[in-house]
Amino acid sequence: MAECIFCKIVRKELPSNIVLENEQFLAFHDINPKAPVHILIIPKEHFDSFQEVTPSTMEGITPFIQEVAKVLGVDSSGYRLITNIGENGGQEVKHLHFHLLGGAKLKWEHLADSNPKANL
Ligand code: DGP
Repeated sequence: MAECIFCKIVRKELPSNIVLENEQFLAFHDINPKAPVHILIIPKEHFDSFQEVTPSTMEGITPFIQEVAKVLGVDSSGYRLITNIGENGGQEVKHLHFHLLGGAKLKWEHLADSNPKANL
């Protein structure tokens, strides 16, 4: 994926503020933070989204995400993990990434304009 910006970050062709890295995964600060702690965690292998990722990659990324939370000091205070998928999910960068948000009490409000109880 030559044109994928996160693949370029993996290859160090674009700069990023790295928090943690190993052979398979990379964690770096989001360029547009929405919380005091806002980290993006990605597999170096390109997957368009969570919908395409393999179980083995998910198995590997789980302890990596837990380690990122420890490095950032939010493992005890708590954090939110989000992955946006496709158009309705609001995904802008088509390389699987997990947003790790924390450092403050996060809000949890209606996420869509339509009535969330309409389909109940
Ligand atoms: P999403 O909407 O889930 O696809 O989120 C994409 C996130 O990626 C968004 O919060 C902004 C961030 N982002 C986009 N381009 C760059 C970049 O070049 N560097 C960094 N560090 N973050 C980026």
